[in-house]
Amino acid sequence: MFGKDHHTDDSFNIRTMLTFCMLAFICGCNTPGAPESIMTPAVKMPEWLYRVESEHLNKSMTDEEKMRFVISLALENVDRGTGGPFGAAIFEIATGKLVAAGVNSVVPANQSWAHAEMTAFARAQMLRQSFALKGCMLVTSCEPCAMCFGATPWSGVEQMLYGAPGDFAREIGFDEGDKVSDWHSALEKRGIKVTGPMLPDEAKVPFTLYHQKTGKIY
Ligand code: AZG
Ligand code: ZN
Repeated sequence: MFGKDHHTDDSFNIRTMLTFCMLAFICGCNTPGAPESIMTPAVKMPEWLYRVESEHLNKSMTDEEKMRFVISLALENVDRGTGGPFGAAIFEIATGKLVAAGVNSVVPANQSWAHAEMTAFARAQMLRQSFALKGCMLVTSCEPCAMCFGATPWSGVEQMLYGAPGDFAREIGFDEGDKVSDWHSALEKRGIKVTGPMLPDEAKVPFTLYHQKTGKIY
């Protein structure tokens, strides 16, 4: 009788200790002393992007200039080996001014969601301290994949402008997922104006470069 109780106490103590260790580990992941990589799921952009972004804040751009800007981000991302051949940015519709920029960071960040459009949304929302990008537009170097198409209405943007058709990404092997065939109308029905393809010849260059460099395909 005594032995059985003793045994039960031991396993209770071991379970209590294990629970305590697990809690300490989980809490530790969110304390300032924990490594940043496990503290937060946010993706850091490459250093060069912060510089380029700050150089372009407060300048009004035409739609063509916006498109050339995001294509240049995609090109620089490939050139510097900091991610996939995609660039995106959020602009204020009324002024044409840049709010935030993003590039594809899937491979360096080991985050499947880190497409250029998603990192641009995340960065703009963080900078504006708002999950709804009212009065803003998404400008992306390539037609959005299924994930980014799905995320667009919840980002709060009111317009989308894209460069390359999704086929350019598929031709070099990217998995863009399946969207409804009339995806422009699907977004328009939700109040988001869609324009594209725009400057497709220029928007193709990052894909050609990435293919030549045999960058990782996923
Ligand atoms: C992608 N497609 C788009 N449009 N943007 C990205 O960042 C992508 N990454 N993989 N496919
Ligand atoms: Zn995407």
